[in-house]
Amino acid sequence: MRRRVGGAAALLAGAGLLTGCAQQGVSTQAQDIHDLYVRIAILAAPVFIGVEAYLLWCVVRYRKRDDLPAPQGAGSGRMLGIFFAIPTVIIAVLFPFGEQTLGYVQHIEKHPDVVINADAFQWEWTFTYANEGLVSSGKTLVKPAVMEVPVNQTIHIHLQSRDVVHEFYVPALLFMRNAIPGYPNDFDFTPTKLGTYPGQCAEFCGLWHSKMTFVLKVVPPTDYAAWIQSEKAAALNVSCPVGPPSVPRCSWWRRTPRGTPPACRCRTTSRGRRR
Ligand SMILES: [Cu+2]
Repeated sequence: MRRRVGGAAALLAGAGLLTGCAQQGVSTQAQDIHDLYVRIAILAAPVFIGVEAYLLWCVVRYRKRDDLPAPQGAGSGRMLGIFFAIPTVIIAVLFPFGEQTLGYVQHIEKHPDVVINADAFQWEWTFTYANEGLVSSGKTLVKPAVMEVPVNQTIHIHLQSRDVVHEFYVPALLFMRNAIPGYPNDFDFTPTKLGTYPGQCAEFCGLWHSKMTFVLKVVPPTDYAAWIQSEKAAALNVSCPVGPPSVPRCSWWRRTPRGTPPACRCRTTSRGRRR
């Protein structure tokens, strides 16, 4: 009996250690998802070990020993009951954990600290900071967009697509969400770890889908405020093209979202080379 209890304890401890290899989340929601992975792995480990052990035992116990036909047997009502009862119990135990985590991940704060409209389009991202009046975008195939957010503050994302189906995915957030044209999606996350995390579109959306990346930067609130100020100042100090129309020059270039009137949009450098 002691051996069995010891074996079960070792099994659970091993499963717990293995789940330590799973990626930790960098937001409160991601950490909740990580904890759910750990719970599921711990609960699934005895099932996996039990099924595999029973399978191997059957292979050895009923291996072919002679040329006589193998004994045949039909199932019983009792076996059928066990067959359905065990999965039902497993699902019933796992279900509340999943529902609890799902409810937390999908919860939307009434008063988030930062609201970002994330626009996906072939093959780029644009992040509009609704309350700061700021747009951050990348340059398709050249420079990924940057989403800078303050740590330990609630970030609300209003996700939408302008053309085909895309998907917002930051592996470190352990989270992905579709961007469907005409059907915006909303979600919150509260980053808890400073750092720079890669993000990407996770829905095949055309030729340069693989290049549709972005960067999530989690910074201290003071750095975030400074970044907002510097971006605003840069946007206000725009130098529009000057010089003869035949040789336009541009001392400042900023990509702007499609369909929005740019304050100043230069398509040509001082050398007449298109950028
Ligand atoms: Cu894509």
